[in-house]
Amino acid sequence: MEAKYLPKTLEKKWQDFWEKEELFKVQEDPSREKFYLLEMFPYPSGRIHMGHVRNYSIGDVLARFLRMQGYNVLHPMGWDAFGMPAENAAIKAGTHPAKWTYENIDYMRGQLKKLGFSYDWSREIATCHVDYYRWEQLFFLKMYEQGLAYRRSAYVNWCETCHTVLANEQVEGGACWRCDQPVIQKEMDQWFFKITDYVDELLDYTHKLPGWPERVLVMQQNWIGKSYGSKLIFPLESGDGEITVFTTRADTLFGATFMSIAPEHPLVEKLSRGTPQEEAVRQFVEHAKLSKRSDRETELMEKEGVFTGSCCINPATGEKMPIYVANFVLMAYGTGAVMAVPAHDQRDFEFARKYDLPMKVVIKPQDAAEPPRLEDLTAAFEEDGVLIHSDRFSGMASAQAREAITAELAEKGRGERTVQYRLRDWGISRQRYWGAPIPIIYCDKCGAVPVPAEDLPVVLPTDVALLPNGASPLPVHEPFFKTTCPRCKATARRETDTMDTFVESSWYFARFASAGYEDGPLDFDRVKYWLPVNQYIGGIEHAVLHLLYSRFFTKVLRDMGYLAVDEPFENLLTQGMVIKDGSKMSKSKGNVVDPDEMIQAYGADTVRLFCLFAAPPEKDLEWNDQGVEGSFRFLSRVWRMVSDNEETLLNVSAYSGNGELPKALSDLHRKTHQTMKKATEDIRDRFHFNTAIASVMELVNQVYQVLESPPKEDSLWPVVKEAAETVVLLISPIVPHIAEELWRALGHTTSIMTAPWPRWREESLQAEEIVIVVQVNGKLRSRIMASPDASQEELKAAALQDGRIQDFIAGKSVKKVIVIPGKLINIVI
Ligand code: ANZ
Ligand code: ZN
Repeated sequence: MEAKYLPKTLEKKWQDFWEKEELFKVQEDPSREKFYLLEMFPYPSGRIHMGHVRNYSIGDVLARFLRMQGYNVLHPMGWDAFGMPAENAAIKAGTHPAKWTYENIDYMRGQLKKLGFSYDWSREIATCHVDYYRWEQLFFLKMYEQGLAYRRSAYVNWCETCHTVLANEQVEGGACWRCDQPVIQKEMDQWFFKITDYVDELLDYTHKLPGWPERVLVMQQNWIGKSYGSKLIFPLESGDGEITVFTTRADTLFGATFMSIAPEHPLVEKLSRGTPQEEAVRQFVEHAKLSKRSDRETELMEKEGVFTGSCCINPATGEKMPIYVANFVLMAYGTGAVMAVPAHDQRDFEFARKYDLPMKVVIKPQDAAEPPRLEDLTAAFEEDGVLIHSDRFSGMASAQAREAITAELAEKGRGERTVQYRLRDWGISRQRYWGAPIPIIYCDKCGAVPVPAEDLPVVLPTDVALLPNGASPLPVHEPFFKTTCPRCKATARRETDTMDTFVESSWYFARFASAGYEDGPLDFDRVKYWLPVNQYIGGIEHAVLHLLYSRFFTKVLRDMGYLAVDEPFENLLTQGMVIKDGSKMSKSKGNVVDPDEMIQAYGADTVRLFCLFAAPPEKDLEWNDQGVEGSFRFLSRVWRMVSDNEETLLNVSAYSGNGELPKALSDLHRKTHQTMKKATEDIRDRFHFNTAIASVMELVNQVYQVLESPPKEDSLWPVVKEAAETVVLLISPIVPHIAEELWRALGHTTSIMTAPWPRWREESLQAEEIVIVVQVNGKLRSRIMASPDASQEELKAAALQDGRIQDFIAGKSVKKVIVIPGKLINIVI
């Protein structure tokens, strides 16, 4: 072998070898325990970035480690290939989204191969390929049949520049996440998936996923946002109608002094019509509808409103309550109307102060004798407490009063206990070109008609010219939209919206398990063997939507009979960011380190090693050039450990644990086994690759130490070989190319990937025990056995527990214990 570590040629050599031998390819094998390891698949943006390298390096270590542990490991990779950047890039560069996407995929696949990731490429998926999205169209039809896909008009966040609907999280500070232009509200017909049908199960299972990070579960729980409360009905003063509110605080009913309703509330017009407020209301509503929904949800927004000109009646007190239109009331939550209790709700408090509306304190703190005086109030008292000024409910505790007050109104048909969720149905319509067409046809006579399953797929046409303004070309591309009604055969029009790309990523993990299957979306038995994903790895930015949608889809597909699991991902690891100079690597910050350049300079193994050594996976990783250098130096050192002694090592067998050893060698042997244990446990139990690597570094140091002044013993080289082989095996999942090369140099003829993971021997972990003398007041009283490395504390404890010593010190107080490690303990009484 070369005396010097030269990664370039050797990495390519082993990548070609692995590919030729199909070492990453797997098949279902019921006789073996499976492990499905998955990293979130990338969007083919053009190039792999360091965030990907990190994510996929973590996954690859586990895949390789688990294979060596004997698991049948499924480790696939693919492309989340639909989406807007392709269109924008295509418009800018005058190319086609398909061409752009497939070229990017080719390039990025090459990058991933250069990093030596052990993917079963025979299962590769590109979601923009009709062989993938055709099945999604089939799911849509089935969901439509079951009422799980439906169409309704809805307000959407609309970006005029990008010509598209935006999800809430694509609206950042009221502006479009891509082009930074203000987002407006627009009413449109949209397709929805009825995720709310599964809301209880989705919530329940957040308590049954012990392998997920707690913070992700909490984020999902908050997103689902289950609230227990009441619906209460307030009659209008006019006697002509009523307003229903949703409240979690029915106990504060006696303090409700006015009413706030959403600008979109259906009663707004009726309440203001013919009153002096009519024009003011019209203007306010106009303005509020334009302002962004995301802003309206934040606490920071200035609370504004306008009197409608009408009142309703508080059903508990009989008092008149003016009805306001208020910008902070959302039509999409509860009933779009809020009974305002300014003394006990901060928003209402601010609103009442601003518009000079009455307040009434009706809750006092549990332990307060007197309620606060109105004049002294500087903020609402929002906690539960005891009711006051609430008629016969006064003196009751809040929790009890919520039930009692609701029950009383219920008797008059004016109230009921109810549950409310923050989670809304999933709007999947996108007015974009580069997505999966929604398989629906609109006929003037028959309305919305689903495309018959046998007519699938609805192929996204590729012979379209993109429009320079970024709008979808589908609505003006006649060969696509012009069709005939499947029912009456009249001329009809296709749906030209495409599906949210989150639909594709909601089931790709299942498709990986039945790659190539053509008779349906999923091959039941194969999917049953592989699912659930045992370990999923990806960014925290997907904590809510992608993971929630995937969970929802899994349940839907289960209920359709395609799957046999309730949840898709058993364990979830969310890795931290890659940062440089204190901020996340990004083009706009100009602090991007290009993986290609790093591979070119140091080799893939060094890049992988650095990514895993610099931080544990869940923490942020600070990029650092010296750290990369250091990783390269370590690999060079490992290389020389073998290459400097190539002949000798090749011609001995590794020490098997039998036969006496001199101290230096028994220390090395012990260190070898301790390192096996430490590295295995760090990788397996904690994914702490950094500490695993650190322990291997120590072992390498110890080998060098022994070789500096080698004992003249026959056992020298066998023990060194045992250590060297252990080093190579333990680092092989992390730096597979160099490991493969060194493994061969050590005399092995098959791939290190097929070698079993090293197993430590318990009896090799402990040093042989030595005798320690125990004295009491300077007189020899006993002897104990202890490890030569035992600490002072351990020795002291062992001495005090010794049976004979206990007899001597029984009933006396121990004044002092003097420990001379390796020799003697003296107890002074
Ligand atoms: C009266 C009240 C008195 C309230 C009080 C709170 C405190 P969660 O817990 O998030 O479900 N609310 C109801 N619908 C709303 C809407 N569409 N837009 C804005 N706010 C709305 O919150 C429920 C509470 O949020 C409800 O309880 C209601 O205010 C408000 F001392 O009713 B509460
Ligand atoms: Zn028709």
